[in-house]
Amino acid sequence: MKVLEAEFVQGFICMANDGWKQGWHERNGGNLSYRIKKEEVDSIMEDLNRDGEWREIGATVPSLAGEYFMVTGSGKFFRNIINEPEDSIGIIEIDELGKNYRICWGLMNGGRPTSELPSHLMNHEVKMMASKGKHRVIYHAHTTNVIALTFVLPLDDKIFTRELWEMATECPVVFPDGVGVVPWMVPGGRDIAVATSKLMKKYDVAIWAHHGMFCSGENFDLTFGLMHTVEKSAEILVKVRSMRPNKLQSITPQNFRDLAKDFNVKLPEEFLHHE
Ligand code: 2HA
Ligand code: ZN
Repeated sequence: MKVLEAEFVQGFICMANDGWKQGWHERNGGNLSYRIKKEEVDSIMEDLNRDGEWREIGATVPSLAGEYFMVTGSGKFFRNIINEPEDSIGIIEIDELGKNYRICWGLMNGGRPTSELPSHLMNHEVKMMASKGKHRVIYHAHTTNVIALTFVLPLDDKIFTRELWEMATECPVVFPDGVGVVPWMVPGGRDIAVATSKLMKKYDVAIWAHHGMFCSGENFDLTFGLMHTVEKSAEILVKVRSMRPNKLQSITPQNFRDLAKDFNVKLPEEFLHHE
């Protein structure tokens, strides 16, 4: 089968375009990667080039040795993915050491994988292990309202989690583990990748102060839905704070405990205590 005919490729392109339509991907902002299933790799093998040049990842991810990923390209615009997929996105293979990758499809015209490849692959490694292989999607977006909040809320996991949970009743059900916050760091390198993947052991969401968000999930729907839910919650908080400096009423710690019981989720008490 041709790569562009595969269902997972259509899902990848659709998700990227949905993110563009949300306004989360100005210019070349944001990036997306998907760990391709074995049977999906087999189905497109005839369309893959297996003699590309090996290049350094910039991080070591031994658990991902031999895995294939679909990734967005460095400097490519999400806006163009739907019309020029072979230029904007690509498939890479990881070598047996987890130190190098080679391009097997796409990224024509000398393209390279996303500048955040170290963060994507380190997050994939952590989430693959934590989810026993279920998580396959890592998504980075420049979500406007979450970014705005990183200028006015303390950069603290507990405070961000509780504030976001309070803004919509379904939030704690969608991200019961909470969200982590990475202080401002230089993007694109190993240091921010290490800091982010450390948080991803605990959370499915990591906020990068003054930059954006990373989300992890099992498939395109769940990962996009997670990003969308957190960003919508942030939008409500921005509106609430714009209307008045403090809330007149909100969801209480006991309300959260009642919700957790009926919806069968565990909400760590550590997030229920701050005022
Ligand atoms: O431009 O979003 O973090 C791509 C990015 C880098
Ligand atoms: Zn970014």
